[in-house]
Amino acid sequence: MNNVNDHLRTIIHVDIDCFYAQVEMIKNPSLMNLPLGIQQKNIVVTSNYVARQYGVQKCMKISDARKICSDLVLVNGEDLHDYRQMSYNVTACLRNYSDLVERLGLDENFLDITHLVKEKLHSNGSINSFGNVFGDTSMLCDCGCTERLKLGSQIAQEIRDRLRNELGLTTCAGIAHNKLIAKIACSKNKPNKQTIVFPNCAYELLLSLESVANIPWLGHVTAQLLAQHNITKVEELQNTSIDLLKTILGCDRAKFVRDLSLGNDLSPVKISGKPQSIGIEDSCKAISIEKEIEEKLRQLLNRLLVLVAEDGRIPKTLKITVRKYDKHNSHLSGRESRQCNISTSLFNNLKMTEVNKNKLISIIMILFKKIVDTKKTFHITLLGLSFTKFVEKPNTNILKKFLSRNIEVQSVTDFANTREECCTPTKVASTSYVLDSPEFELGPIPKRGKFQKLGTKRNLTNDLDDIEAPSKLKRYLENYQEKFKWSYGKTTAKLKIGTNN
Ligand code: TTP
Ligand code: MG
Repeated sequence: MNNVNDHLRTIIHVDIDCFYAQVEMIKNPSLMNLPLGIQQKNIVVTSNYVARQYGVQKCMKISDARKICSDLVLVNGEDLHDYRQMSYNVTACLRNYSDLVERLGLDENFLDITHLVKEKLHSNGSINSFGNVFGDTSMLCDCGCTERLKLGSQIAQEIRDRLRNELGLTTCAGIAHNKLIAKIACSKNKPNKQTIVFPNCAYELLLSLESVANIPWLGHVTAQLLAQHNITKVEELQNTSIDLLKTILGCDRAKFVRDLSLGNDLSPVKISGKPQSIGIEDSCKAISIEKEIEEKLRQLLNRLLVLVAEDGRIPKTLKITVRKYDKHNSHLSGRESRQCNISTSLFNNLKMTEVNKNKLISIIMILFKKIVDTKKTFHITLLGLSFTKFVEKPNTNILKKFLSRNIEVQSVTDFANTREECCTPTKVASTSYVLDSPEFELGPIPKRGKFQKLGTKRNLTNDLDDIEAPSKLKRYLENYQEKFKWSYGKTTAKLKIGTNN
């Protein structure tokens, strides 16, 4: 556990306090001192800390929350636009301290500040730590990690002050030598606090968790498998022989889980790029009429197009997910997905036309009918749509300026204006958290399903994939991109910064 080579990094984990609730309180400061719950469907997805004093917890039913807090103010949190925007602003702010910033969901970020600490260490005399210190610190390591982490805690404080001053947000932070320990440390003192954990206290930190299910990244299924073998406490997991773990979990997973249980984590902070997939889904009471399905999918598509417009890239693949309910065989009520390529020319107009929306809907309905035989009785309890495989969107304003001046283009404002033209946000039926969450957006591109393996995909793709005829604009871009590669490349980079991705 105490290999000093593993102590070399300084990692900060930042978690925004009661995130959605804070965004709503910033938008409407009169909510600040009231018990506030953020509602999605019949659930309080989060609550501010005033409401938490009454016992209102995340994921509580609205009816239960009202019982324990009759004054609870509820704000609908089904439109994620403002939360997403604030989330990107936070990440952009953190990038002032390190290039190595990894987003985890909308309200968590890891920063690797090893380099910054190294730079600052020389110019510092004695170093004091900031915030809480976890565990028994009577025997600290003398490899240099103690000073580095103390300095890291000063930087964490500076970052949190900046987030408070610039964005109005309170946050928690964990400071440690790896991501796992930093993440657990962050949850130790809340809200608006930070906690430092020195490597020698990592083991103790893991033991402080209530159960193995609380170990980050261990996963629900693994926790269940371990529970079947009466391994529920972290201590029990630490004491289980690796051979038994291999029998329960398989070789690779066993090693991974063992490392987690000991607080070992060498995984790097990965720079977060744009999501590989943008999707939303909605669970519903059983729908059995094709027209209603189409209507529901149209609502989802409208909402999804807003998200895609915000993202600024053009998708190349469309996927539909469906959950069928079979009352005779409830075990068959799983999800099924189909996907196909779509023509990027559908999106070349910055404003998505009704015609193109209708085209997309007809593609979606073809995919739907690949999963559901609409001539027979069906009951659909969940519908989801997602786009994957993106290309960057050409920007006419940038291009015009670029062509006329032949200079590097300052395009951020232009881009923002164009974005507003793209789509008017439409309120639609709420989307469930799991897939509407950034985890889903960041998730891997789905593998081919069994039907696709049987050849369906090929035919379908051929049927649906409009001819990829490059528009005039695209041709201009391709020519000029080639000719002024450096300049255009820089513009693209600027756009990314402009959208905070
Ligand atoms: P969390 O970080 O779990 O919670 P939080 O930031 O609201 O509160 P804390 O102070 O304990 O960190 O989740 C981040 C946001 O994600 C949260 O504000 C609302 C949203 N969310 C959902 O939409 N559904 C859920 O089931 C949960 C748990 C969170
Ligand atoms: Mg949070």
